[in-house]
Amino acid sequence: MAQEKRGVAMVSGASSGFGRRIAQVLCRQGYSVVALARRADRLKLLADEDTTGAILPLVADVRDRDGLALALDELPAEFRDISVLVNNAGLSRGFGPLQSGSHDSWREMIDTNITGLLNLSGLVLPRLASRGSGHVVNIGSIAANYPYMGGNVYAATKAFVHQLSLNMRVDLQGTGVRVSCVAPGMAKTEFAKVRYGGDEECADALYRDIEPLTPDDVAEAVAWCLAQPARVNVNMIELMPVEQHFGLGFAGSP
Ligand code: NDP
Ligand code: 8X3
Repeated sequence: MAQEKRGVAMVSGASSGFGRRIAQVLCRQGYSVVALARRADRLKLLADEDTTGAILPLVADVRDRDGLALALDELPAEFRDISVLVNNAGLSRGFGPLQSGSHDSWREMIDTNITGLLNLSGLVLPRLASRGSGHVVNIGSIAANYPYMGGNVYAATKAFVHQLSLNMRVDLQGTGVRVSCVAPGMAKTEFAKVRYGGDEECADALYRDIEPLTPDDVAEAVAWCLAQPARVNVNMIELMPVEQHFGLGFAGSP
């Protein structure tokens, strides 16, 4: 039976982890997916794995507003009518206390997790509002809700994402556009490796005593938000590994 066509979804941070899996799950459900990230080789692999041509790699940096605007203007006609935006691109740098933190790391997190998300939303939201329907899913974090040692700036950027999700929803009232926030806890992706500056051993050690969430768990939560009847707005989903307690995140070095 032919797959029902569901429209175009744009997924940021689609070159690894949650974003990659979200792109695959949405594609499987009949969406055409614009897969956005900086690493062209990773995006090409993702697109090549799908034989239907429904995944379009879009090499862009969410921090570069002009570059994003150009890339969106140049989307092929069949990927232009975006109805779903998944703001997933994000990162964390460092794990020490604020008093010994690095300004460059703070800036990178703020530029990516806050300004980057605003850059992409600012360009896509008018398209959603003018078409009279659509859905934005922002990826937050339990770090925004439960402080842990060393979470500081990363956690605060995610608190911004949670609050902005609520305010997006208010501002989009009457447009038919829904807004959800999915806030995962510890999940095994490239996130920890990035946070520990590329140290894979450190990153792996983090999950030694805990069974972390998988990209699939998060992708299914995103897909569930989208699949609800049009009258339902899922405001927030929070999910954690069973073994993760409220003070345990990427606390300190393993
Ligand atoms: P990954 O490191 O595996 O993926 C992060 C993605 O973001 C990559 O595709 C990366 O692509 C992309 N990205 C980073 N910076 C930019 C940028 N400037 N422009 C475009 N894309 C960018 O981590 P996760 O999948 O775990 O992280 C996805 C989201 O989930 C993040 O927002 C993270 O904060 C959040 N999160 C993660 C949790 C976890 O425990 N893993 C838990 C809760 C939330 P590229 O480098 O190719 O640009
Ligand atoms: C990152 C996951 O639980 O370590 O958002 O904060 S956690």
